[in-house]
Amino acid sequence: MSKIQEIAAVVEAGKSKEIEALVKAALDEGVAPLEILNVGMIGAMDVVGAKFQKEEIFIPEMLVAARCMKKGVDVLKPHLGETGGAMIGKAVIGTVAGDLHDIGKNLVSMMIESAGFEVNDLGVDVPAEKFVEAAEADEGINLVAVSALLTTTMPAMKATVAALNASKARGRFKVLVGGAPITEGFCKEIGADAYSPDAGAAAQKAKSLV
Ligand code: B1M
Repeated sequence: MSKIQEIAAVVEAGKSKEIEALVKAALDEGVAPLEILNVGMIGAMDVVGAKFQKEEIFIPEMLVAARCMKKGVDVLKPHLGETGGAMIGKAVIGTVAGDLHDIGKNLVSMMIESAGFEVNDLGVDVPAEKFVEAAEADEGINLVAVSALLTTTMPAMKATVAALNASKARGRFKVLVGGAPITEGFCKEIGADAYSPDAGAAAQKAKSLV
């Protein structure tokens, strides 16, 4: 079994005690950090999601897999993204109201930070007004990044973008949206400035927006 396959198996099984050493070993072997993330960890979460859909596993198993992935990402963090660049702005980020998924949002936050933004992470289940408040509270904010992982929370993203578009500070910041059910078409439909399919692309897009 390759290191990547081992990492995927450990994340899938939610074996948090094993993930740290395994990711370190893969890095020592020269496996690319992005391969560990995309193929090993995100790939495993897709398997977890598919099993959940087929009712082969339930919420507790999804939670332990998520916890395990977070521990793995902590080890990977210093190896991902750019470092040492000049600061290019300030961003507010959060997952919309009603949505508790934060792994993708945390990755986007991390990548945006390493692209040169100071990030104010509002967390999960963030009401539209909180995004607006945070965007208006700091004159340096030039990016608001909004994540949603559920088809049922897409309306909350729509409401969040509408509230941001009505903000008196709207001329100062761009709105970036993303998350598994979000598409370029939905982004246009709700009046956000840009959409990104993944964390790496989000950082690139964020830089090009400001
Ligand atoms: Co949930 N969940 N979950 N879940 N969960 C999904 C999303 C699901 C697809 C699983 C499935 O059924 N196949 C499904 C959604 C179906 C749908 O909407 N059509 C689902 C469901 C149904 C639910 C519940 C409703 C289950 C229930 O209670 N019956 C419930 C909802 C709770 C709530 O939010 N109110 C629920 C709960 C949970 C847990 C809490 C147990 C846990 C989350 C723990 C946590 O995040 N701390 C969980 C998990 C782990 C998953 C899966 C398995 C993995 C999600 C994940 O972290 N993926 C997921 C299945 C899957 O994704 N395949 C699933 C890895 C992560 C890196 O990917 O978040 O997609 P992702 O982020 C990507 C991109 O989307 C993008 O960048 C990242 C990659 O670089 N991205 C952005 C994300 N945000 C972005 C923002 C951007 C740009 C890009 O710009 C701003």
